[in-house]
Amino acid sequence: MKTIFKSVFVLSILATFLISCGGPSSKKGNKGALSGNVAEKVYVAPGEHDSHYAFISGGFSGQLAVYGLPSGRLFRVIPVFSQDPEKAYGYSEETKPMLNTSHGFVPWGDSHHPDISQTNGSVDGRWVFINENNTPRVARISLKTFETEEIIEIPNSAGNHSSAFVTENSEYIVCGTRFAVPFPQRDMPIKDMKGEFKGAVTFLSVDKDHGNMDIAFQLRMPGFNYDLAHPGRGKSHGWFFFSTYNTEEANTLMEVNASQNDKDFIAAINWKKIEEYVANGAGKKMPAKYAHNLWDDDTHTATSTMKKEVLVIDPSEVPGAIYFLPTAKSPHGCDVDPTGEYIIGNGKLAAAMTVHSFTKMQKAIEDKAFDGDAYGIPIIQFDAVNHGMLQQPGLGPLHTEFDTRGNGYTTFFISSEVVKWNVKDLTVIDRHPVYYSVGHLMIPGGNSRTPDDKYLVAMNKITKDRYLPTGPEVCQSAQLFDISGEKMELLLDFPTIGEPHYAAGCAAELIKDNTTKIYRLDDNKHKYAVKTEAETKVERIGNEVHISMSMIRSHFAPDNIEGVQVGDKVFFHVTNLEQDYDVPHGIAMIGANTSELLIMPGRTTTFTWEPKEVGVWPFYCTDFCSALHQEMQGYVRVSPKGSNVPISYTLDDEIPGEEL
Ligand code: RUQ
Ligand code: CUA
Repeated sequence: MKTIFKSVFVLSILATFLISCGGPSSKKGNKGALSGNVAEKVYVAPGEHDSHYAFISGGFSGQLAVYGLPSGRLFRVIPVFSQDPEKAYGYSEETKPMLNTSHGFVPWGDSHHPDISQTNGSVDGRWVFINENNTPRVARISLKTFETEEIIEIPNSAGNHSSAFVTENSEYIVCGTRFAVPFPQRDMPIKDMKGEFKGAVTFLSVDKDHGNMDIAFQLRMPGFNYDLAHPGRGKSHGWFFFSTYNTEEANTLMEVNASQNDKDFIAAINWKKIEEYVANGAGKKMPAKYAHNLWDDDTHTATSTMKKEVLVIDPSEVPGAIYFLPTAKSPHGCDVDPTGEYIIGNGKLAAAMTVHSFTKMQKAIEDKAFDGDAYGIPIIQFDAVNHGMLQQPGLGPLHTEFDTRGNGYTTFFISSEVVKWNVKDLTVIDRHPVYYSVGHLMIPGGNSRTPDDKYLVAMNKITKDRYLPTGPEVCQSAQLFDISGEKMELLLDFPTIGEPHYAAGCAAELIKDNTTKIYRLDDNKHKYAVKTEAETKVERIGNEVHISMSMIRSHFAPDNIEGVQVGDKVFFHVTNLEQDYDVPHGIAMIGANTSELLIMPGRTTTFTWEPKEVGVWPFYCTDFCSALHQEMQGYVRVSPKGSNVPISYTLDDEIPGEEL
């Protein structure tokens, strides 16, 4: 106890010193962090747990990072859209199918917006969904195993940016195309895009029990850029809202030509109504090609299926289901408050932020208070839907999250600050600088009816002088605020992986007691699983050699293998026989053109090796698993092609070539 107090004390002195001595980065408004108890607020003593999980997108790393709040400690990087040699994701035979697409194997992705599944309008801690921007995809990650279990590709889309946001009972995940493109793709002059390109807005259904995703339907919207989205909730449940830009449909000199219109739109889509239309036969099945990759936790193996059709709906087929709400120019974020009444458009080039009212929108629709249409979709009169404008709140508004007390928190990229404001009264309450150029922000449960509103995490694009320099490339970062009081209080800076876009968070209780600790050997249905050392074997089938191997502290079985030849393809199918929590073993083979495997207790995983030279080649365990970890090793003898050395193998107490 004494030591804990002491370290808290030392930490707070340190924190006070670091902050008060300032640096080029200290600006006014940093005062919050001067209060002496800040260090205590983020201090999680050794052996203690954080109160919240934060899942922060890895941006151009393609991954998802898991942090604890309030400590800002990084626990795990979950590989999602990019290969990860540390975890053999995308390298092992079992996980390679996860990265299959209609363009073939794509080893990298750009992940932006994680969102946690919901039940009755609250996050439920079952899955995280996250979009991939570049090769349009959505992934589902299990919050039991913290592994990617499913990836589905989105056809007819390009730049899957307004994704992967979840409705309040996880009915749907949405995906809006950032780029308008020919739909379906075809060869045509780019200058003719106007009216010819389209914008796919896709609704993925989610299986209630297993989370499996499927494309329910795809709307062929006008060829605008669909940037961000949020679902309605409470009274607006059943609707989805998307910000659009480039309603000019320009294709060149975009920074000028896509900002001509004074107003762009928020698209309001009544998906419940569309469901009814679909039930009555609306839409057409159109040919498409997209991969659906599914992980099976029984066989520990992923499969990839190429799908061939998608249900496409033209807005003209679903009258009364889609409207455009005029919104201050080039909006980025599109956010809905916890009550579902206010829809906020963050017009990144505008001096004011647009706050629309759902109640007014319904009335306007009833009254047909329209201002013409765009490609047949009614444009609601601005005054008939607008609750009000937040005037001059800052420069470059990007994203807004909410607390349960009626406040919005908006990030301003250009003026580098977070502004707290009252959504109903449209008054600014507090503002706090961030370091620097903030993009998204996250309040745990932010995209739900019940934000858990103690903390706010701001995610910054630029850090310059905030950390020790590491050459020209410096880290991006997150900043943690305490928002329980009237004023926001800056508590902590912590670096992130890749570029953090959005994040999702929730109370630790929702997840930590359900976590998978081991895979039961009895349940292991992998084709090459071995349940005991006695089941291990080596088999030759033509030029393939299949080694069914086991690993346990501190040996491999078999550990000496002979009869392999140059030109063979050797499959190491390795089962970790341990049944204890946190006892993985690894395996790596000299010269293998793939990564090591890191295998969890009870799991079977495979890597391949194509020996190119004769010799006796070692393999070893890569994870320091016991005092005898260094002894956990073996050899493979490689003979010339066509040699008559027979396949033979031994366990670690036998000598090769001797009879058992
Ligand atoms: S983005 S920094 Cu990819 Cu959500 Cu706004
Ligand atoms: Cu097993 Cu080291």
